[in-house]
Order: sequence, then structure tokens, then C-alpha cells
Amino acid sequence: MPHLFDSFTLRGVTLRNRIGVSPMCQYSSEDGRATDWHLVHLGARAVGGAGLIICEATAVEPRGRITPGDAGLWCDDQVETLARINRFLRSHGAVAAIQLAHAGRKASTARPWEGGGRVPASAGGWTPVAPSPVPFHPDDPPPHELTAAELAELQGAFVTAARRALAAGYEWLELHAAHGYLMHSFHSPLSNRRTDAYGGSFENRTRFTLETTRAVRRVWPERLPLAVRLSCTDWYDGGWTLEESVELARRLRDEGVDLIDCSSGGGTPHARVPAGAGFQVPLAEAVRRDAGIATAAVGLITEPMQADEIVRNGRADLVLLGRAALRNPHWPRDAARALGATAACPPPVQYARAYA
Ligand code: FNR
Ligand code: XEN
Repeated sequence: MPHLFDSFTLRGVTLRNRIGVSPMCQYSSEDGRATDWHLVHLGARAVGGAGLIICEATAVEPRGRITPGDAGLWCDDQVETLARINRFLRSHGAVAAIQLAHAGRKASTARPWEGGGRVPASAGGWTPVAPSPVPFHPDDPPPHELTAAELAELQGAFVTAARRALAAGYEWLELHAAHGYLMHSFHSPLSNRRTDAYGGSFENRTRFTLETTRAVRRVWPERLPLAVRLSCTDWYDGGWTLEESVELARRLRDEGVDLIDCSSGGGTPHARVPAGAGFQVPLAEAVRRDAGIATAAVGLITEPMQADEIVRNGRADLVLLGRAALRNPHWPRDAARALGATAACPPPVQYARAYA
């Protein structure tokens, strides 16, 4: 089986190793446009040796932002700042990926460092949209229930954003169908109470995601990989299950999706999440084995030996680092040293003396 520092190829794209930086909102965009913060943040992690850098949840329309500081690709003028970052990432050997997202009923909140609370329309926020008028927090006002015509418009917004992502130089696209945001909220019976073609049965609850994926795959080039991040379970009785995720992964694979990024939770504040070292790895393992599709494992993967074991034992094809990569942008190079694979992750020439 492969090693953490073996390359990995999907379609026409090869990663230099099996380590990716998980998408992480920075809430530091201006009108959806990336800033120098993003250049330094993402750029440092490319210099640090990661094979794949997934740019944060990027909203396909303004209502799809979690906060006013979220990244966006709803306008052509949001392309260039991302393109500049991607030129840098590529020049340091990383593949640039982006996560296209819509926050659904969890939209219109303050940035975490401003308290993270709901921002009403009267204070510069907006009315969140959702499959059903069921708020995430029981005391919040109900979100707007999307009509079938509005769903078609939103699918168009994902497609247009995917075209812009291509123009910005991304080589890997991920659709965000996790953490209680719009796509996941269609999957879960906890948030989807619809009685039309988009609610009720498994077929109906997964229709929005499958239709959107099909439409995006049509415009996303054949040579480039398409991934979907799923919350593989709601960790809550009566919610979305791992078995449903495996079946959805099979159907996504048949639509031309290449990899499932296996996360969990976020759909209900009442979830009982068994958080602990590598707690979501079994989800990636089950999806990979039972749906026959490549997976990424994420969630409390912090140690080089732990990450290497996941790849070596075929439990996932990639490992994604979240907070460990925030703490240490050089995690991949440090891991290479710890695993005796120094040559697999050479430093940039400017830093050579630090490793002599
Ligand atoms: C996240 N996470 C996240 N997930 C996602 O799918 N899109 C996103 O934009 C974000 N944003 C985000 C911001 C910040 C500050 C954190 C810490 C996390 C979740 C993240 O990608 C990852 O799945 C989790 O953090 C679990 O991995 P770690 O941190 O345990 O390695
Ligand atoms: C259920 C874990 C969710 C972690 N976060 C995910 C975000 C942003 C906030 C933190 C996301 O997916 N955009």
C-alpha cells in the first residue's frame, strides 16, 4: 500500500503526496474577494509541503455566506485575487483546490471573533434560505423555503462559480455537502421536511445534490478531479446515516465524482459527536470500501505516524489537516523528517540552510 509521501493521481492531476490542507473559512474576504491574508495563509502551507490546498468554503451567491467575511465566486471580479494566489501555490508544487459552498439555513452570522451570533436583516444580514422553514437553532426565525424555481437558479449559481474557479486556475473542485449547510440540509430528514420532489425519500432528499453535481461536472473539464465533502452521519437518531452516505457516494461516483471527503456532523446542535483522535477515519474507510470511490479522511489527524497508517492501510487515499495545519504550516515537512522521508519533501531554496 502507498506511503504518506507517495504521489496520488486523479484524472489528469497528480499530488506530490497524500497530505491536503482541509478547507477552512478565514472570514477575511472583502465583498467575497480574497485578500493578502489568503495569499499568506494558503501560500505558507504550499511552502510547507502539502500536496493539496483546498481554499475555504466559497459562496456561490451572497446569501450563501456564513458571515459577511466569507469568500465568494458570485462575480467575475472575485477571480483575479484567487488567480494570483493559485499561481503562487502552483509555483511551490501544490495543487490548488476550491470548495464551492452555500451556507443555507446557517447563513448570516457574525464572524467567530465577533461572537458568531445570528445577524438579522435589520443589522446588515439577510434571510437564510433552506429546504424547509426549520431554523438550525429552535429560537431563530424560520429560513425562507426555497421554491423549485429558486433551486434551479441556485444550481446555475454553482455552475457559474465552477466556471469562474476554472478561470482562477483551480485544478480540483470540491462541492460542500457537509456541516449542515445547504446541500447537507437537503440530505437530512432533520432539516428537510419537503413534500415535493426534493424531500421525503432518499432519492428526493439527494436530488438537489445529484442534480447540481451533474450540472457542475458538465462544465468542469474531464481532466480535472471533482470531489464532494459529505457529512457522513448526523450523529443523531432520525438523522442522515453512514449507510445513506455510502449509497449517495455510489451515485455521485456514477455522476463523475472522483473522491468523497468524509466529514460529519454540523446538521443539528443536538448531535452527540464522538470526537477523538481520527474519529472520522472509519467513515472514510467505509465509504471507500463499500462505494468503491477514493476518499479523504479528516478530523483530529495530528501525528505523522497516524496519518501514514491511514494511507498505508488503505483506510483513505488522502489525509486532510485542519487545525494541525493552522498551528504548523510546515507539518508535512516535519512529518517527512519524523517518518525518515526527508528527501520526499525538500524545503524551498530560500529555507535550505534551516535543514542543512
Ligand atoms: C473549518 N472547517 C471547514 N470545513 C469545510 O468543509 N469548509 C470550511 O470552510 C471550513 N472552515 C473551517 C474553519 C476553521 C477555522 C476550522 C478550524 C475548521 C472544518 C475543517 O475543514 C475540518 O474538517 C475540521 O476542522 C476537522 O479537522 P481537524 O481540524 O480536526 O484537523
Ligand atoms: C461540524 C464541524 C464544522 C466545522 N466548521 C465548518 C465550517 C466553518 C465553521 C467550522 C464550514 O464547513 N464552512
